[in-house]
Amino acid sequence: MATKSKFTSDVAPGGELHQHVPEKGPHTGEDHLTTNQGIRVSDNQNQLKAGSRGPVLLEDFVLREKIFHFDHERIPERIVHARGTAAHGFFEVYESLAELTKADIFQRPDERTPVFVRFSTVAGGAGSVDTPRDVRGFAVKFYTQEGNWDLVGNNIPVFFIQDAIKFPDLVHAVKMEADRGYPQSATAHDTFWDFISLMPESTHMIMWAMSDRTIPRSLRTMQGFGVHTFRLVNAAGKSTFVKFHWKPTQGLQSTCWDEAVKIAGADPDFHRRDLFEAIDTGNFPEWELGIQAFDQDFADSLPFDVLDPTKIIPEEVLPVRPIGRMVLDRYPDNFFAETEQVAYCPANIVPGVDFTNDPLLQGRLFSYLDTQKSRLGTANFHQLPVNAPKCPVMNFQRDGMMQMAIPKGRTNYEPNGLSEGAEQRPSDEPGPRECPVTGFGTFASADGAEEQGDKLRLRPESFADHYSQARLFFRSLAAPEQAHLAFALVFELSKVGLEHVRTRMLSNLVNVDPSLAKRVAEGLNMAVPPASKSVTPVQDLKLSPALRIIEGPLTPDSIKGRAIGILVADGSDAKTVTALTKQIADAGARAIVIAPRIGGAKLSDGSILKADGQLAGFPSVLVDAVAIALSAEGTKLLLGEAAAIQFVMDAFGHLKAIGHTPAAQPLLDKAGVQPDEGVVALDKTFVEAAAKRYWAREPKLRTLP
Ligand code: HDE
Repeated sequence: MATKSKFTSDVAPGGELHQHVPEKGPHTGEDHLTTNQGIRVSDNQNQLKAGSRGPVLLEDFVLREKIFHFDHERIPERIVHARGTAAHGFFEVYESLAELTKADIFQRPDERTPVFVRFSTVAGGAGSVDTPRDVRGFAVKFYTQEGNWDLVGNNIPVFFIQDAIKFPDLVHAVKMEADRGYPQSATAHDTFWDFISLMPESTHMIMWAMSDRTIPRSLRTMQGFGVHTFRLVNAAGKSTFVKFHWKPTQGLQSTCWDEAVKIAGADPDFHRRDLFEAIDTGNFPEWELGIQAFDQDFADSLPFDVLDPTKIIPEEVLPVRPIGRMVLDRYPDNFFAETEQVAYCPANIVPGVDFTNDPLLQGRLFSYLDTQKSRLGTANFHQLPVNAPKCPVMNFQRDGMMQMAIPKGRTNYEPNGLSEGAEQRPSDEPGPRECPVTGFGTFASADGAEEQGDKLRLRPESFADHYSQARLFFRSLAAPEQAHLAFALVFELSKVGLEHVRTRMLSNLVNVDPSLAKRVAEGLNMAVPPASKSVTPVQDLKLSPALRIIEGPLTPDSIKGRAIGILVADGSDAKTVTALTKQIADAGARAIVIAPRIGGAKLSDGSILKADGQLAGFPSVLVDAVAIALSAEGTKLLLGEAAAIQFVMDAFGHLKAIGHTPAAQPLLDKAGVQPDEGVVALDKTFVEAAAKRYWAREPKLRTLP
């Protein structure tokens, strides 16, 4: 809270001397500005000097404490997933899952468990932009009554590598190159593709990474996945394998590549702003949690290993059972204290959930706890409010840097039995005790997995098929998505300066789908090389339309939750604008008024409509569809305005719906807009048209491989 100082600084006539100008009396409120030791501060504007133009005095503890604290305000950013944003919310289960798990969080449908969810990009630093082509982290901390459970997932259900030992190599290859320190937050460079082209196991993930999944429109419109196979364990000790899925109730939506690039310039904070504003306006982001639950027999029936994190189980093979929902309804009070200091760890699980031998998961179980020590600086980071469980924490761990707890008594060890002695004080009561019944018990049976054997550095044969699911993914996509994927590969490989790396990549793509390799090779103007060696024959698996963003089960059919831009200028018809704003609001979307000047435009009825965005600073990439509500007068004005022409041109180029008044036609003509079903009048049809992107328009506008 801003507090008022007793003194204000002022500039003397002549502008040279800063003088103390005492206020009339003491600060009368209770909110005194103090040092960290609680000493009231008399002057927060001027440091202590020997004479007004003299040297600063070392004894100025107010100055030194303030600067000292400031000097240490940053902590190391995360080595991966540095850029992120987060929100609070709750999870509730639809019905008891007691038959599958004893986890307390899954027992009672009428209860809400608090959650803290952090979304992130992977490769860029904390100050990078929100919309690079990148995988998004989707980390959920459930504060359950039996302790914290962290489901630390991504928006893609598979991963690049099968063994944790390759993770440092992968991350080194994707992040900025070691000598030059760039590119920031981009896979389109030599070292990434060099590594990937030598790692055929990454091919399936590369298909997802090059798809529209990695350029999401909003964090609210992406799926989340636990990635690994986990276990649920019920009260009888029975284990069931499980894969976790988060499905956004606002549907799946992505951007066009050109749009994502332009958003990065127009609003580097696009995703975090969107999350903040959605929560702020009561449009709470929501996901349904679903599981694919299966037993060992089912696992054995699959043509791959369920411990292999580069594989999915298609929903058509095993449907996702919805089990609950998560709503994000509160933005953090403080970015640093919560979003930056939150420490997720896949090893945080609760009784009723357990790990499998997935070798990537096993490596992660070590990494996260370890990284927190270097990031948060102390083994007591679990005591920070955002990390602290919301159930009692009792043990004999003591001391350490930044210890916040003040445990009482002499017993800081166990077993202990002081209370049986004669000389007893209340604080000497024995401390907490273990419980073999309610305590976390690791699922004991190997359950088909090989948990005995020679010590080997060996990957199982069942992990050897690197291409069949990559093919499954590519072939399952809708045609526009396939074109985008090929386009992304051409774009990325065109940024690779080394021809042999491109050729190696093309060889891998031949195994995925020869037609894809051909399209990419043509886009690069290179020859298609022979296929790289595949250890196992590539299989044609049954396609999975559930993987589509476009024409898929999660494709949205309304504008609910979206932003619609209304371009107005002086003379815009008041009735049209009012009716439009109402229709948009009625459909659950947000109308954003954009005008040449932020103070607004004078409408036909003489009223002033204030703008939410200034045209030059609010390009159409920031909204989902546009309404060009201009009068003849306004159109004439904007025909000479590059930002207005670009506004319309981009909306058309990004395949968005354009509604317009007849008077705005000259602006559309100048922007090169050609009539199609996405270009409509500003009547009731607009809101319906705005729900879609017009993919059929795309081949007319850009060369797609
Ligand atoms: Fe992570 N990962 N990761 N990761 N990861 C981290 O932990 C790591 C992997 C994921 O919002 C780090 O606290 C290894 C898969 C998310 O704070 C670090 C391996 C998946 C976040 C780490 C993986 C993820 C992280 C860096 C290979 C999806 C951000 C800072 C074995 C299932 C969490 C930190 C947040 C963060 C290690 C692979 C998701 C270094 C060693 C697979 C969402 O510990």
